[in-house]
Amino acid sequence: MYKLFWAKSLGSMAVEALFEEIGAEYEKILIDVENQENRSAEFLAMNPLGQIPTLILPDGTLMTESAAMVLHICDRHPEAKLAPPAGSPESARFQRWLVYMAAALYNADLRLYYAERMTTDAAGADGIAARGREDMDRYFAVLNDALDPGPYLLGEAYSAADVYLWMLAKWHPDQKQLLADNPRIAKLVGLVEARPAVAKVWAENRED
Ligand SMILES: N[C@@H](CCC(=O)N[C@@H](CS)C(=O)NCC(=O)O)C(=O)O
Repeated sequence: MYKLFWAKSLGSMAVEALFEEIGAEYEKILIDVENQENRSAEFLAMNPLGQIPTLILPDGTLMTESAAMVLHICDRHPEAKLAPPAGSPESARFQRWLVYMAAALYNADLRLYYAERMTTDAAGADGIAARGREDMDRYFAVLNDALDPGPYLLGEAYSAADVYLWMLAKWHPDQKQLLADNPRIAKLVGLVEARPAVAKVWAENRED
């Protein structure tokens, strides 16, 4: 069985949604991030950066990095068809956008929400957060353009990359603005969230 270390609304959401889509057996271990349980010696021994998600595979292999988890889960469950066949042009597109989201967009989120960690100069934190917020909008606009013809990143075929995009969209601080500025992302978010597997995970993660 998979063991997923999670916390509400954090990077574990995409992994959890994939497990639900696949019908995989997994155990969820809630980490109290507010009380810094992710900074305990025990947790840091698993994930030296103290980050959520952290995943233990059924054979005991430990994984960090949400995008790597997505790729691995898709590889292990080809029957779920959540990623295109390896080596295909669709796979190149899938990998391109998944890595883009993890490298560019996730990073912009971290700059916005954890600005004080990104500088040794506390006075500069506001500027880092502001640039993170600006970059977030710029990076979402690129994804909105990429969703042509849509409705998914791979056109008609739903994939794990859409789940990842959905998660990142949920982290945007101004949902109204994001969806108004990016109508193709708005459509995708609606479609992904209407899926029972994702709706279940969202109900367990949403803070409001
Ligand atoms: N590159 C990592 C980033 C993970 C990450 O930064 N997670 C955040 C939540 S979304 C976290 O663990 N925050 C708690 C903390 O850093 O204290 C990944 O994709 O898994």
